[in-house]
Amino acid sequence: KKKLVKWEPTDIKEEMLKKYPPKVARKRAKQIMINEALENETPEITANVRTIPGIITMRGCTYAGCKGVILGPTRDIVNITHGPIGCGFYSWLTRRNQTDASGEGDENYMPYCFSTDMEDKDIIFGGEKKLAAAIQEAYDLFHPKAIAIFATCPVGLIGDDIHAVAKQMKEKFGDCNVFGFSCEGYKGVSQSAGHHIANNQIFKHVVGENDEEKPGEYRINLLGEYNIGGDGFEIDRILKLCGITNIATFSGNSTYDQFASAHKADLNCVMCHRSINYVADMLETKFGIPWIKVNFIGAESTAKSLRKIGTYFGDKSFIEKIEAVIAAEMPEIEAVVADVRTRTEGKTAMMFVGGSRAHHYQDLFSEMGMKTLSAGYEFAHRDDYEGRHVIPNLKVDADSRNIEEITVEADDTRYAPRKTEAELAALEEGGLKFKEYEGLIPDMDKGSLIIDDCNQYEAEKLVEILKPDIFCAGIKEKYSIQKLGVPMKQLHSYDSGGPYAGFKGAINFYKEIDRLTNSKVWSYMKAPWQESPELSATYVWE
Ligand code: CFM
Ligand code: HCA
Repeated sequence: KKKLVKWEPTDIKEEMLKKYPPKVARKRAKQIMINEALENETPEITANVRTIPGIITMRGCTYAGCKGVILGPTRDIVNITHGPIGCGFYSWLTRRNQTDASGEGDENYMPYCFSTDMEDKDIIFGGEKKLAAAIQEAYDLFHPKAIAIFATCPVGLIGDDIHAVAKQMKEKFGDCNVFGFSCEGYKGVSQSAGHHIANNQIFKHVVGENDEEKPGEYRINLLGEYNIGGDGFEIDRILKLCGITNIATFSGNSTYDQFASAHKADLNCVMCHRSINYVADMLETKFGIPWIKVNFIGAESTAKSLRKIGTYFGDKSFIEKIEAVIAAEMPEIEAVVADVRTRTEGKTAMMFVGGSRAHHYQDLFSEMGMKTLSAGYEFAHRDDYEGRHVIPNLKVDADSRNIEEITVEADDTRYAPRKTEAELAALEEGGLKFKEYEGLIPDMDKGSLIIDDCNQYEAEKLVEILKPDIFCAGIKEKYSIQKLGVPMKQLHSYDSGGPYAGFKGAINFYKEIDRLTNSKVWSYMKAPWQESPELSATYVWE
């Protein structure tokens, strides 16, 4: 009913690139992929490269990935932004990660925004003294267990040594762990570099600090779950029903002690591979804890992930308990799906989000009978697209906790095109180790468009051509898409909704998407130029 012209994927790609200068078009062409165009091999996509200046990217910065994403959802660590006030302000509770700390004596600094509020004079004369004073002030006010310091762009540019200040203050206090993160916004091409910096420092300064045994028969850590809209609460509810003890969540609603005790778990379950795979590898190398990939987005995926945990431990009664939990939760899911599918079946979606959700959420949509026409990550790496984790050669020094990545030669041979068993075996013989899991490219339909670091222009072009029934991305995209008359769902903050993880979350999501895609309001949305196309603006030089 909507598509009057049948667009071939190659034509869409061409149309998207047409406006660019030739050099830009050549670069973007490598990040826009028509899935399975190469038949049996996983085609290659360029990812984790610098955004071309001038393009309005959907990405954020390295500071955002470190301070906002990884450390942001920790309750009892005072997180001080060393930088101009804007950096602290814009990362102040905007991610909607929730916390349940309400008990007496239960520390929770998440509602606060701590910043050194650097000004011109600090940039000129240096900000170390101001930083030391801020750390002292936080200590005097709260006496927290730990204080973390985050460097913003100017800090690296003027050379303030946040690590020296942290060390000095830690020694001065004696009862408070103070550590810093060199996560200047420009450090990497996106948030992704910030994840790596955060993971390394948390591992170096906190993990393994508390050696007390933790109770529980089946003890896991949940890595890469940030409790957006309460997702972590729903997952914890399900884990508890199954008799699984969650020692530490990295890092939704987490505490310092959870990180410090993470080495006491028996298994690591990785939810968002992109942001936390480093901690998983380090825990495996140093403490011998293996990791598996899980996904609690989607009812089927939740059941599958629970079964994976069951299989790992292997106890018959445990597996039976997990099956009983799944059996008890599914009827409600099935009833809601049966209802919403009558209205959502055959509808289409697009999603451009971070480094894992553009993949995970496709499961929820397919449970509703909806097809993903186009998707992509803002900052994922090739392994997330291809579903192959390259296990790094890590040398973790048992005493000093220094983590060193021994770079493997012929770095670029590690990734796709998807290799044959024999080729993989040859690479493994050469010292490379792989772990396969579900990936966005192999899971998406042939002919679908996979776009890395999609931008404002391309997003609008895609919507114009393919007219999806729903578009999912972040706050920067929300209003430009809605103005095109297409409902837009934020998959970062969930707008004001959620949880969407686990069983109860799936039900929330089905209902929300049903409401959005079947609302008549969007058909009344017309931009001024659609209402009166004859009115064109002319610039007159006088
Ligand atoms: Fe992982 Fe995330 Fe994501 Fe991410 Fe993010 Fe986020 Fe995201 Mo926004 S850790 S990669 S850096 S799942 S903040 S909770 S929603 S972009 S897809
Ligand atoms: C970040 C955080 C973010 C931003 C979301 C958005 C989040 O990357 O700094 O653009 O709407 O989830 O809050 O990804």
